Amino acid sequence: MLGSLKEKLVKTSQSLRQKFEDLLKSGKSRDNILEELAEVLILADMGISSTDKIILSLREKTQKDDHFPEIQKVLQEKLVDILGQYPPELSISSSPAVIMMVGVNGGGKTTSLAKLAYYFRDKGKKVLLVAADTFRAAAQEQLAVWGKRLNIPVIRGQYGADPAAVVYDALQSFEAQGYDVLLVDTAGRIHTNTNLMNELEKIRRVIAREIAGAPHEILLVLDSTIGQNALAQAREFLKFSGITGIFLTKLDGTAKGGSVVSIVDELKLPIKFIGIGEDVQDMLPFSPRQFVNALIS
Ligand SMILES: Nc1nc2c(ncn2[C@@H]2O[C@H](COP(=O)(O)OP(=O)(O)OP(=O)(O)O)[C@@H](O)[C@H]2O)c(=O)[nH]1
Ligand SMILES: [Mg+2]
Repeated sequence: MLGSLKEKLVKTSQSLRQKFEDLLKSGKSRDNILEELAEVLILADMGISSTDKIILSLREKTQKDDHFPEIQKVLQEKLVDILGQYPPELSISSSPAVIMMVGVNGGGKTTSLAKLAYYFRDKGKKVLLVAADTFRAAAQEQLAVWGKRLNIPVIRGQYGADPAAVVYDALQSFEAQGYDVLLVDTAGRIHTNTNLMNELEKIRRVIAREIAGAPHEILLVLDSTIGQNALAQAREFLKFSGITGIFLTKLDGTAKGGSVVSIVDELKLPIKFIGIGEDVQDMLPFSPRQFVNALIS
């Protein structure tokens, strides 16, 4: 697993590894190393404020005559600490469970939902999908195709129908037929659109009214290839209440994988899953240590 994650993260890790080797060979003193390291972390998209925090901590936890290997070890631990600040485990201990996916258009909501469907089915759960994206006609079709491929039923609404009403219908089947996990796909639109936020809020209310304690997870789907811009998008979505974690997509296609650090640190939310390809199997529950090892060990 670590081997394959390493391969998937190669675009980010390659440049880091090269710079680390240079620093190792350079034989530079700690203070010079820290100065250069700050640039390296910012280039990997860890963000200025998180990078400052990391460098400050490295200065406190290392000695003036330490060399790169000692510093790298402390850096690894610091990254694991930051990424593990908020528990990445799903807050789903029992069935039935409802998970909602939200995020801007094209971020990877529908694909990630299909990956979760595969993941839960693989664990022996009875899964139901609902296409609460009635904004785009093709969106319903896209989810239906995944449903067919995975042999998992999909509840669909009419194009232009009230998404909350579609979700309501899905909840009736979900409860009547003893499903374990309901995965709710929602529309992606410009994230500053208040209609979308109201629509999501309404869907959430309908779910909460039907099933006590639901939705158990509202995952904000963020595209890692846009790096620091993902933070700006995320902040808009945080105005919508109840987000429990991040599903970070497309880490296979970016050299900006360091954005994981600023996302967790600045949004104060755990990354719960990562997407590392377009197939249903290209997903991993997020493990801070495994991720840091794949990136820089
Ligand atoms: N390489 C790669 N591509 C991904 C990943 N996740 C999603 N994609 C691709 O990103 C594109 C958009 O994915 P969708 O799932 O349709 O995104 P969405 O958020 O549902 O989009 P809207 O419904 O239009 O808002 C598709 O081409 C996916 O195959 C990933 O982890 N890695
Ligand atoms: Mg979609």
